[in-house]
Amino acid sequence: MSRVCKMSKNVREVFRLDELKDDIRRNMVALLGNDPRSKRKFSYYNALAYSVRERLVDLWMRTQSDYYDSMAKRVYYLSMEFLPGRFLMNYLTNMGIVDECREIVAELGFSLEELEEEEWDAGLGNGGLGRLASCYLDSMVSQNIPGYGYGILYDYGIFYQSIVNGNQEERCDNWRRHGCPWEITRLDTLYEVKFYGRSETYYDSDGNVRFRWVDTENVMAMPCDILIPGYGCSHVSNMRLWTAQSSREFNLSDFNRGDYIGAMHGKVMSENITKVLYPNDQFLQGMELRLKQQYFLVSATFQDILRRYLKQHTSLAALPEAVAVQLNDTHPAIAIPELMRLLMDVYGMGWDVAWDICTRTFAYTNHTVLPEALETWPVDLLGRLLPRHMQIIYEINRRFLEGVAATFPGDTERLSRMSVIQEEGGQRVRMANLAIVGSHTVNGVAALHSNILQTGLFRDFHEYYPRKIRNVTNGVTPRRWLMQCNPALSRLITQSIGPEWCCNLEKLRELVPLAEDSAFRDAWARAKLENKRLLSRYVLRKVQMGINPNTLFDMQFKRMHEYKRQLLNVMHVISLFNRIKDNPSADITPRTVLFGGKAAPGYYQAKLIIRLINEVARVVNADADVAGRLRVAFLPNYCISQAEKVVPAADLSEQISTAGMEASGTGNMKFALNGALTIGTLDGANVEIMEEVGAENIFIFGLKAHEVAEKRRSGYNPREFYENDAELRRVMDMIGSGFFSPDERGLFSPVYDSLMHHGDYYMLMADYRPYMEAQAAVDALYLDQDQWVRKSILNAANMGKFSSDRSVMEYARGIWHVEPLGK
Ligand code: Z15
Repeated sequence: MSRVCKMSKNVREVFRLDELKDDIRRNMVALLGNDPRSKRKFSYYNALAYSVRERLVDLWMRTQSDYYDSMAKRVYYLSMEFLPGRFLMNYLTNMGIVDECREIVAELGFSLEELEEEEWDAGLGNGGLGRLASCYLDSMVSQNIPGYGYGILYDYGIFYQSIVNGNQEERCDNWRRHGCPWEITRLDTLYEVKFYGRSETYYDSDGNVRFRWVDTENVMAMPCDILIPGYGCSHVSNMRLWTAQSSREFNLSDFNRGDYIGAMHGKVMSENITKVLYPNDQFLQGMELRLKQQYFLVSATFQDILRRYLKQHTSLAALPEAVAVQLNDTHPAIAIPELMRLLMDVYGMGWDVAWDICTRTFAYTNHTVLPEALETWPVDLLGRLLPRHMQIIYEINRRFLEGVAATFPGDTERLSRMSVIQEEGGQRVRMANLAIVGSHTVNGVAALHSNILQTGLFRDFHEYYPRKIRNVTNGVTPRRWLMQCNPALSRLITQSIGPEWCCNLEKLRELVPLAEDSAFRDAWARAKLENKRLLSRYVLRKVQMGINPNTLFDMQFKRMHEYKRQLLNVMHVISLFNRIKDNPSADITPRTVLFGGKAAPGYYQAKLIIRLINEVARVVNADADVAGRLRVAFLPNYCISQAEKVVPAADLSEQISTAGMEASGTGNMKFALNGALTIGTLDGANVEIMEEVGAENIFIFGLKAHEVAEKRRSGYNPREFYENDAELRRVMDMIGSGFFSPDERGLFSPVYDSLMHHGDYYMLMADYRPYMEAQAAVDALYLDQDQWVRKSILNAANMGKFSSDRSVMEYARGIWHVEPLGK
């Protein structure tokens, strides 16, 4: 341990930086088979990456043997998604060798930035849930909590988005086409994963009835590790991603019969399991292949967990003292019946002992209350793919409902609400109910969201298990989301308050008094302007549009979803356009409104809103009266590496979801941490951001969560707002009548209709006027740059709570019951 800690003292020696240049040249030849005199950026990026990685392997092995020797309890973070983005700068940042590396790379004739741009993002996730998992891995290893990420190595990550004639087009993201220098493939480790077949009863030698799963189709899982360096390289962990390989005996009989192609077909099909990430964010499609992916992750992971555990233990009875498993949403919840199956059918335990071990091992994080995102699987599908698990689920449910019935005699409605099996509309397994019953702790991801779980979605469970449902507010890692993405601001902060903030974000509070120092405010404003200039260059390159860094940069970057209300933002833009047209000489605050985000390929309404943004942009940006006052752009292919350019350059962060719908949000934290002011509803973690930064330093507007709920109950009438607000009426009529789509007048009717005729479920009409007023307050404040910068500083200064280091420590102490090693 102490040996490892000392490593960070002298990075030059520890990481043999004097040899780095030679190593890069050596790797050019030995690993890449390239001539070192070649000037190909991609080759040099790879050679650098391998040279950096090899410096960590040794530390990684030492960290792992520390964990082994101390018999520390391990945390397994199971997630169908990780969204790490690029690795190079993260490795260099956490190793503390960015500046040294920049020099060495310069001597080779490159800038570090140009090599950085050669890397493809690892886009193995859709959005917030996957990115949260990656932030948590960074925080776990940086704080010396023995943890691992377990997930799937998709051949194709989240699709590449391009915009063609204003519409989203999807292209496949073949991110490893040219190899990935970060992955360490374990060709010699293979686990067998079973599917289909049937559950068979037999009698063991003591005459007890037992079960075995037979006649299965098998696929092999091969692990691929990606190292996760802790900050200061205190420790190095890894995420282990599984890839599907056909099993060797796959359809041996077909081979023997001479049906070579038939046998190969089965082989290819089995390897499809890890081919592609499902691109739906918060929407269940219910495809068999997706359920296969989930079980594939779970089965391979548990074989690995038990193998590691049994190296140091003789009995599985102490599993919960040595292993904590966190389920990132219900996606890996099939782990609960899987562990039951392993303990009973493979290791011979009885139900009660197995169930006790199970429920002391698992904890479940809920990330949404949207009904369309809650996973339910048809019993016939689950029972065909995983027949033994289906049996176990029925038995879990039978015993569970027996307990509920004893506590609430005669309350059959409650029983049917709480049942793991949904009966109406064909039997389905409710994965959230299964996850709650099978876990010792369930958590929401922001205070408001956890409250909604307790009093709304999971109310019955909260009454039955009064301490099970709790809150852990999300966080983001300050390493990637300030230090790495915003060098200008990081430098200023470190100069002013020292470097400790990046491991103790609460230290940022020391910036509060500096908000009153005009020289500091100037320096703060200069850093922001520098970032805005960099982004302007990027925008010019990407969409051939010049934007003015001296205008207010108003940003909404997130997945496209109706509940996130990008449309409300567009309605504000159209209103500004109208005001300028009505009064071309009016004195208005010049704005650049930027959007980015992917729509699920099958989500018609979200795609139509992308089109609307682009058509509004076309009209606005071409108008001579508007020039210099309002610009609008949609940046294609929002991803982690783009976020790292966008977030530091924002003045205004749009967090405007319908109250009660955004579980937490984490973009809200990243933007505020980088000095953006937030305009937002009292939703998700916005509530806590307001508490931290002070109501006077944030623009809060609109209905509150309980008001949204009341309005839904009492009958909400969107037309009332249309009739009573002329400015709103004009906006709606322009959208509905084809003002922005002259060649196709009805193009945006579905947008108009959803608000005017289909009930405006997300209540944009009700929040329009309050939003306009909040935006007017934004405009006014921006004209007073001194005040604006003061508030910008106070926002960043008060973001300490939203470090993922704090979140992870809450999980560690309150849920996993692990302590940082060596403390
Ligand atoms: C996802 O990204 C989130 C929730 C989900 O249920 C799924 Cl399937 C994907 C997001 C929430 O929408 C967001 O509010 C939250 O900050 C994030 O998870 C991380 O908890």
